[in-house]
Amino acid sequence: MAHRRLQLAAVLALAAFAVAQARQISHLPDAPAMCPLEMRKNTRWGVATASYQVEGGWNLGGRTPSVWDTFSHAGFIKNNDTGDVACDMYHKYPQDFKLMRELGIKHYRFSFSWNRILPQGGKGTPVNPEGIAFYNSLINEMIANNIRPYATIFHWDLPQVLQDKYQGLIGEEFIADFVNYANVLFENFGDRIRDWMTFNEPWVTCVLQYGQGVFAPGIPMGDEGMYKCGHNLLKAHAKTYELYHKAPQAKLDNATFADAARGKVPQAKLDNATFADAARGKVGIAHNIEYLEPLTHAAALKANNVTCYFLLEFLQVPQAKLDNVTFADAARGKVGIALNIEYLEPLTEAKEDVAAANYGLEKNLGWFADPLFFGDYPASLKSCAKDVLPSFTAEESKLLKGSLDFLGINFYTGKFAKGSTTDKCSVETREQDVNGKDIGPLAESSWLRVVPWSFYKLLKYVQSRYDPKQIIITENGVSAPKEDSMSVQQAIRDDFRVNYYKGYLDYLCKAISEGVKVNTYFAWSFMDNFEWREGYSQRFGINHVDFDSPELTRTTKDSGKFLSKHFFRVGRGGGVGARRPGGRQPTKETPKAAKPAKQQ
Ligand code: GBH
Repeated sequence: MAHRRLQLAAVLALAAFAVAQARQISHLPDAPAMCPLEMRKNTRWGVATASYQVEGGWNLGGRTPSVWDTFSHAGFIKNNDTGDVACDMYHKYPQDFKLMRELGIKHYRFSFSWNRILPQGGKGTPVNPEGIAFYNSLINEMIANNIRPYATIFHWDLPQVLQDKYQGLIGEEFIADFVNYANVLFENFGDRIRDWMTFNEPWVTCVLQYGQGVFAPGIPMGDEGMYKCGHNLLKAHAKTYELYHKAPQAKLDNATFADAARGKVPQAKLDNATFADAARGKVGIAHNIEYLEPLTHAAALKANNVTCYFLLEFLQVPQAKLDNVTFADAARGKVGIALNIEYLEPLTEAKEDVAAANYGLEKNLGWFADPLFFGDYPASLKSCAKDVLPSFTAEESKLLKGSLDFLGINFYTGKFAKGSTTDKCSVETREQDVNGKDIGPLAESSWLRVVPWSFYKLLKYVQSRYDPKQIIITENGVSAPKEDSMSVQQAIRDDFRVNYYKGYLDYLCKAISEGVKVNTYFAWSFMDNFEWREGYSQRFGINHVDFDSPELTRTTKDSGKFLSKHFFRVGRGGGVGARRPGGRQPTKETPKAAKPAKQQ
């Protein structure tokens, strides 16, 4: 009897808990109509950030200043804000990954701070062991939480020393220094990171950082500087792609099985090497699991089941020459880039408006995408930019063409385009139609209006012009109006952002259903952060950060709950843990909190 009563009490308590849970999220809208459960399940949904915007620790662990430290310390940011502390993710990443896990997030895009890795920036200068250690811990913690890392190599924070030395991206030396930096990242983290983006938003770097000089380093270089920057950036990208796909991993020759097992070297994954090779101490530790376990090698070797698995692999995998193994082979990894673009809709059906919208897309997106897909700048850009646009040699063009495994798109908004009957190079953008009606509600950011259908149109445009094998939406998000002046309790009821995501994701799903090859999507951003020139005044987070509290407290907004419920929890896993066909199951169990919520 007593037993029965206990059971009943337990059932009642559970029911009360369920009701409380339901009440908590009952005001959240249903999943977008055009996103059927099956599609949400088959797609990867994650969140994004960038080093300078979230890390802080600006002078810790051997880090030197980047151009953004210099720029913010010189007072160019709203409210005199700086990224000195930012969200202090430098210290708080364990709790942030825990929160991600609670929300069911299994994919995380972040960026490396170049100046934390290479304080002197350039080729031949020392790698900072503290910087490597920091990112090792960060990545391992991510993986331990079942979160797959996606790394941006450069998200605008150039080491100040390289700006001083040769004007950063304006100098030809930038190319070799960037490739060297990328190589350091591949060598140190390439065993656990399979998805790389060389540059975030080359357009912003070259137009705002160098052309107009409104972003750090803040020295306007005009159109000539802007196109020079783009040219160097593209060449650096192509050489990095080549390095990743063609260069053998020299480092593996020096790593012994013993070193690896003691956890002294990064884990090298060689698809073609056998354990026989490894055990003879000739090569680095080799294994065939698709993804690194959240274990050091030392720990892995202690675990019997893992050892057995390794031995099985050892018997099955053929011997192969190690000289031919590339970073890409070893990790089965990919290199792409993240391009930003605002969609342009012709203001009217007039020929010149249609041409202007088209030219605008070629000038802003095609400037970078055309060389990567086709090996050269768009003809329209060549004719409009004339002598300030450098040209590629045949060899460079060959290297550029096809130099990406996926195309990353950062998408926020769309505008109308108006052309001119006399000047084919003129593109005037507008936020109102011919009747004066707004294209969509204005966000907190002056450049950002909510235009869900523009996402669909842009994606269709990209698929038809470039036919990419894979598209990743590397960023999508919004700053909610006046959020910064609200209390935490007000700010987390962010209907504006919920509606933004609901609308944009609806149109993303429509595009996917029509064959646009998006398989991965990142919301910008995981949390409120340093919004460049706007400092902390514009919030893009799906988690609120209380910048006034000493703990920089994170609180999930309704938008975070909405995405968690319909996307993060439901979507495809990160591939953290072995996923060999017919092989063993991942050893790390998905925690209860991260299980898919029941669908309505
Ligand atoms: C992204 O850029 C960035 O990658 C990310 O770091 C940032 O936090 C996020 O957006 C939100 O802004 O100053 O009027 O000339 C988005 C694309 C392109 C939007 C440049 C702002 C500046 C317009 N950005 N644009 S203006």
